[in-house]
Amino acid sequence: MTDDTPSSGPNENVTLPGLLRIDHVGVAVPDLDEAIAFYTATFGLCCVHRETNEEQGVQEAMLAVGDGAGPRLQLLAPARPDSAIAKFLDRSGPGLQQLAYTVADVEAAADALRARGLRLLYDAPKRGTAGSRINFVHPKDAGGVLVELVEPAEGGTPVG
Ligand code: V0V
Repeated sequence: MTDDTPSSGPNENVTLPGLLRIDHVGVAVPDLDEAIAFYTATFGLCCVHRETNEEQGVQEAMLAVGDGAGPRLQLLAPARPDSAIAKFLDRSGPGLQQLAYTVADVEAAADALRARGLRLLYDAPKRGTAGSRINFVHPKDAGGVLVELVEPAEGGTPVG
């Protein structure tokens, strides 16, 4: 190792997951309408997308910050009592639940992380917001953070 070799950072001998940017930060909330009202009125965020994801058991909203070019805030409310968000709220209360990164290829990103010994929650990607394809790294394998990988649908991030 020479003096100018970084002691940490990308290692050219292993495949990296190809994270492009922070896609969104997910916050668990008990009531979606109340949370949207709070974040729009108090912080001036703008709700740009809403949907119910039956498979994930969530009612969710995407909120844009400022000019909307950067990462979004995702509000996640339980759609049923046995959902991951309901369990999170029961255990931890409202608050930060996940950090999501945009990737170009969610399967390749998941494979790269599996190769490093991290547990991915799904064998194959599932449907996420607005037709995106998603997978998650178990929080116990990512420093206590539930990490989501998001491959946006063709056409990119929704604006409405
Ligand atoms: C659980 N733990 C967390 C956590 N959830 N730590 C940090 N962040 C979280 N969100 C910790 C918990 O405190 C325990 O720690 C330990 O993990 C329990 O692990 P477990 O028994 O294996 O699992 P569960 O039953 O608590 O479930 C946790 C996982 C679950 C992450 C497996 O929430 C899950 O499947 N999440 C992925 C799906 C999801 O989150 N869907 C909602 C968003 P101790 O007590 O043992 O130390 S849907 C979405 O984001 C969409 C649609 C989208 O973005 O497009």
